[in-house]
Amino acid sequence: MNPTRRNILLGGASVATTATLVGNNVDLPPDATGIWAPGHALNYAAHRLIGKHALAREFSRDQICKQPYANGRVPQGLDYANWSLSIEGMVARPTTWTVADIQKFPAHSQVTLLACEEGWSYIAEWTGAKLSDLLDSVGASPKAKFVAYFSVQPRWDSIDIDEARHPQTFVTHTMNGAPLPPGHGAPLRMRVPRQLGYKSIKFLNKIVVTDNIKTFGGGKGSFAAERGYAWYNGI
Ligand SMILES: Nc1nc2c(c(=O)[nH]1)N[C@H]1C(S)=C(S)[C@@H](COP(=O)(O)O)O[C@H]1N2
Ligand SMILES: [Mo]
Repeated sequence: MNPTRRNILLGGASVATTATLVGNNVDLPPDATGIWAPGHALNYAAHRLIGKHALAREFSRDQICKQPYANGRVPQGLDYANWSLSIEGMVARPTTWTVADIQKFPAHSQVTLLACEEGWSYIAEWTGAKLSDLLDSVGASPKAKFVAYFSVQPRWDSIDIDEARHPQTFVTHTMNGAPLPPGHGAPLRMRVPRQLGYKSIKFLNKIVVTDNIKTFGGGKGSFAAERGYAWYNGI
């Protein structure tokens, strides 16, 4: 297809997608700017308008990968025993939890696929609290639109409120029945199984509830989005 025609088609898709998102009261994804706008908005719209409540595929325990790959480096000198996870922003009761506090929430498990944008993936069982239970316990505002979450590393990400309240979005403390190993983000990790691996932030220490994700970092909604990956990346 010649470039001009493609631009016109993409432009058309962008206008139609924007209209559909706005008509359904769905915000544009924060990285929908410049030349990436049509693709990112279209992808997000398709998932949000058609598959908002869809569940990530769950596997059986015998499909769990024996040697899951731990990506990246483990930060030195972490104080696992005195870990804290704070939550602030649009919540009635800003709170700092210990790992034991998180373990007191009803525990849920999922056997799901973690897929990296680089192409590799593995299946594991993750156990933890539903992010929606944490949000309820601190009185998250019904006006909140996004949840941003941070690591002790410079890594951070965010999800919209539907993903945050999705029943498979967990703050995990356990992997394959044992405490989360250091390489997989001990002691707490966000698990967002409907999206690519980079949304599952390890060494989690802060959550912020907001209605304006553009005010975080460079405004694109995540560390990965600011490096050229899509902010919304469903699998
Ligand atoms: N804090 C932190 N979280 C992170 C990363 C990281 O380097 N640091 N890597 C991300 C990426 S790109 C992927 S694919 C997954 C990898 O998870 P794993 O190490 O359990 O395989 O973690 C994500 N979360
Ligand atoms: Mo990744």
